[in-house]
Amino acid sequence: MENRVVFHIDFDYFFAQCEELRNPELKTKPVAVCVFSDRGGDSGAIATANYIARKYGVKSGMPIKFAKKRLESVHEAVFLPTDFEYYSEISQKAMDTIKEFADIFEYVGRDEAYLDVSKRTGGDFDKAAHLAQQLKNAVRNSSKLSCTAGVSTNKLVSKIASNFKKPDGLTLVTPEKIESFLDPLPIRTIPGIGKKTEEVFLEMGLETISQLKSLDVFTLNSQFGRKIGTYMYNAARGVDNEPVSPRQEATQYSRIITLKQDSKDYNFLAENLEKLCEDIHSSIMEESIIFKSIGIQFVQSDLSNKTKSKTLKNPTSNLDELKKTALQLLREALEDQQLLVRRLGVRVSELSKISGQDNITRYF
Ligand code: TTP
Ligand code: CA
Repeated sequence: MENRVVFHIDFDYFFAQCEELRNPELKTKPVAVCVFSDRGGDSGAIATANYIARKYGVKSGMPIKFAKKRLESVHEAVFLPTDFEYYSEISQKAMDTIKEFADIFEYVGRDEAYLDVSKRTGGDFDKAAHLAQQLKNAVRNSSKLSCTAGVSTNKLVSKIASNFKKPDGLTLVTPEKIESFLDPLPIRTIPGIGKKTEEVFLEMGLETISQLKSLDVFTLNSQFGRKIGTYMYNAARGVDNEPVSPRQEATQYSRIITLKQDSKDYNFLAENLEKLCEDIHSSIMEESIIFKSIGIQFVQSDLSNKTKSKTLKNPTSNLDELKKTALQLLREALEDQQLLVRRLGVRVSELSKISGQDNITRYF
């Protein structure tokens, strides 16, 4: 079989770059985009920062207070709240451009996608590198965004490659270069391996991917379980057979059930609604998604629909908050309820991806 050719595309310092787009004056200043929490003041965390702010040590996930300390002496530093709707708009436009370059397009998140381009490049990596450069230019033309591309034979190596040189990078790792590319990298660069796993390896005296290869698959399996162990064993060797699977952006998650009996009893409906919330919550956790809008739906005994929804102040992934809001909507919806409810549904929308919290289970 010919080589597969896979791109991983990642938009540079995404939220902060979007802010620079609509306010070019920001380009020369340190910019941090903040997720303020409900507690008010400076409580909350940094979503991302432009590369100027990163020079001062400002990073995603850092408390806003720490970031302000780091930038204390820089009077022109700018701290902005998130505007997810705006970032999604920019993302959609750029993704529309990117799709045109793919045989198969897989949406991963607002600032990330995989493309299978095996067919149109015929497995030729010179062509692939050229195509990736064209893609970057096209994104810049259509959306003014800079992005980084990793080009290799599978999703895993392409993702590591796109992380290798940022921003505005293009890293090509041909099949014969995979081993020499991966060997010197820290084990942590394998997607899904976080701080804790890294520490386990450091204690074993293993720092680089090349050193990780000294462990056989049985040792890894007994330490981490068969799935994760095998994943690590293959990842260290640049092996990943996961296909690029066609996927578009999910705009909402919803669940609906037909009730055991038609009802307008709050307790009965509440019990079912809580189960639906738990169900939906477990899928969004798997996908590392947070949501800002919650809705409930009744299909009534005459098959007509009734919906109620609420937009939260801040996006969340919290199950209690989901349940609390859904139950409140249920109470409101039942206030003037005449008909019995036959089917009951819940949905969450205005989604965002919590990135940077790569959950290893996502990589199987
Ligand atoms: P990343 O791709 O991890 O980071 P980035 O695009 O800001 O920077 P770069 O790729 O140049 O290193 O995340 C994409 C967006 O997701 C980011 O702009 C903001 C958001 N995000 C959070 O809200 N919280 C986080 O902890 C992380 C890591 C990202
Ligand atoms: Ca990014």
